[in-house]
Amino acid sequence: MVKGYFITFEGGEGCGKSTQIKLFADYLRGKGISCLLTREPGGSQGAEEIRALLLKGEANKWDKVTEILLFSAARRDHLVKKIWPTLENGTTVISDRFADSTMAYQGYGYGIDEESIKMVSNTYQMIASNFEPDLTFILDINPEIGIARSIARSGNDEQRFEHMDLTFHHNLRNGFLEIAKQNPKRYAIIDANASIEQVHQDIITQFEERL
Ligand code: Z5A
Repeated sequence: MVKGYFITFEGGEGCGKSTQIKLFADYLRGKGISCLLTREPGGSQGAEEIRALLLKGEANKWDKVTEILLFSAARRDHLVKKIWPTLENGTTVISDRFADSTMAYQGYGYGIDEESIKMVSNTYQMIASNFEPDLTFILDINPEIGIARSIARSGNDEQRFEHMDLTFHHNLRNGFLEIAKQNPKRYAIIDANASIEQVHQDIITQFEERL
């Protein structure tokens, strides 16, 4: 049995991941490629329980090490219970965020923090060894535009990170771009300031060129 692809979507607030993932999944299914949509933090029952701990409440409710460990624990459960078995079945998995979000948010969000970057990297090795996505789309957006989109949509209580200041969101954007620079083969940077249709077309072009 041929394994499915593991494809992840990353980016800052309101960059349009959820919107684009649905369009991309429709495109893949139209090509006869079966795919499963999932998300982080969450995606499996245990990880969804951890998600509530992470995303609800005060912005500073966890210290950074605890936060990295909670995201990693959720990711391990997601990998073991959902991602790996689904890929083994030959189904493609598309995840709304994955490990690069931990590196960007917990490693770069508050300014480059070498200690945290090292810890994120070591913790990932511990839970996933050398496993990584086949392709990662970074939806790159001007933070002012992304935050305006998020506010316009609003309406849920999972807003811990949306309360961070603008500097945090700029650091985040630079973090994602820095991560992408380290492995251009795996990362496709997409201009997410463009229209929904244009972003979708760019994603498909990159997918067809790369996989
Ligand atoms: N987090 C972390 O810190 N560390 C980690 O390891 C992980 C996560 C895994 C939850 O993520 C939070 O957890 C997240 C990072 C942190 N921070 N926050 N907040 P999430 O993915 O659940 O939440 P999110 O990042 O805020 O995603 P979102 O709010 O669901 O946004 P989105 O998926 O990127 O965008 P969207 O829902 O597709 O679009 C937002 C709105 O814009 C919506 O009304 C669309 O109709 C509109 N939209 C979309 N595209 C366009 C274009 N092109 N033009 C105009 N309008 C558009």
